[in-house]
Amino acid sequence: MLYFIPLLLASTLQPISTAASPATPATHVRHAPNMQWWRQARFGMFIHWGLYALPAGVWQGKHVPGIGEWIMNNAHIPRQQYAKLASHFDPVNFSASTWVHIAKAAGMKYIVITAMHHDGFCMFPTKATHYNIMDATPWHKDPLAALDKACHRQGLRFCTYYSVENWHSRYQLPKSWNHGHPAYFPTRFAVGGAAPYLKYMTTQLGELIRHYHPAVIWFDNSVITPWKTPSGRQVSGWTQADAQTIWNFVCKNDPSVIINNRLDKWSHFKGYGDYHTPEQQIPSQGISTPWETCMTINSTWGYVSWNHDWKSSATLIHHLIHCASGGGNFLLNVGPTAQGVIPAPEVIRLRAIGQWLKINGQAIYGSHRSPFNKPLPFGYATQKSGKLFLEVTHWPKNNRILVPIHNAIVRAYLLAKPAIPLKTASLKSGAIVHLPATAADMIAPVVVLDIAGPIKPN
Ligand code: FHN
Repeated sequence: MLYFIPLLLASTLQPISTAASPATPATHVRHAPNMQWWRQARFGMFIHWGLYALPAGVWQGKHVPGIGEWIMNNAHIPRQQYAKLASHFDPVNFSASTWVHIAKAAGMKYIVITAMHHDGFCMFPTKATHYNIMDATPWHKDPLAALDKACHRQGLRFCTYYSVENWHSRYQLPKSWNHGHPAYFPTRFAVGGAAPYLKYMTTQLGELIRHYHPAVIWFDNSVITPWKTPSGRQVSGWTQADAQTIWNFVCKNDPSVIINNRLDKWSHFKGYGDYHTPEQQIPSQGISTPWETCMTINSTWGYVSWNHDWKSSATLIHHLIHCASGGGNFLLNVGPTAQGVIPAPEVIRLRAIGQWLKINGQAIYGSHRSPFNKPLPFGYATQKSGKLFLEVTHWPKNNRILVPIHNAIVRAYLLAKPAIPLKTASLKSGAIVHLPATAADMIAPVVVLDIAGPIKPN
């Protein structure tokens, strides 16, 4: 899919020709002043929740391949037919405090929920359209307000996801109507649709900022493409000027909000926005600017009843460590059901991550990227002043690890057993740390080296 190619390029940050993109506006690059909390947080919950949780990957009795939140596109569901789902959306088991507690117990410090995904259904009350959870469903509640309140109560930051592409809006057209079986992605603006759609966006973004004051606005899919009408009229797609308009609107209405790099597809090439957003993969040695990998626990963002492609808790803990060792955040996704319940396999894994962080969180929260510019055979490293944390994801057979530094080691110990010193020896090639035969936590025990002075990698 064309859209994903830029994302992959973005995550490797290779110099890429920008010949195709217009002159880059100077005001686009910004690192919001309050990114400190975000950099220290390291770990957040992504929540993909919407009408798509009702079909849950099944349409007209058949499994629809692909990610659950794309069912409208993948099953070519006409807009009015898909919109009928709203009258059945009644998440009677939704509990904002439970969801936030699950995130908190997992060690997550912020949540990002889909306020509006590509299907155009608004999970918040809005004056811009009746096609929203308060007006169009029998539930008549505002889950974003409840989650915002629960986050404040439980000490997490509340953030919102907002899709630029909108498969329901009359101002955006599907890629093709396909004789009543529309393919939506990537959409096109209707003739004269760009200006009213920008107005629609600023109305809703203004509501999100005023009503929920999100700490982050997580834009997505700004891939509305240009096209030519049968009479030969050229209709532009989403332009960098459109992105700048929205960027300026958000920054003016809330200068402290953090904005990711997906408002403008060109920004993927140039790193504009407050941080990069590699998806479903972790840049091996991290990225020099702020970044956050987003990832699913199975292989769909929105709930799919038959998707059991679960990653193990150990794999997810290793991914979290890998992100932190590259100086990045890990935004791990849950896809709640139409009844408002986070699936048990996701809760079980999140609880395991929380247990690991309870013992080893000091190595992750507020840590800085590894001082080493190449992978370590035994695992990863993070650091704080005077301390080097070594997350051992591959326990060595000889129970020894060679750490490529030439610092004097004041003390070495396992974070899980700080009172028991580990034996070390200094070699030309670095420091040997002798590990016990086994460790209580064999997923990723953390060795701490108290170091005098700045770390000096070999
Ligand atoms: O198309 C979306 C997808 O549904 C999901 O929301 C991911 C999450 O980052 N973003 C887009 C794909 O890059």
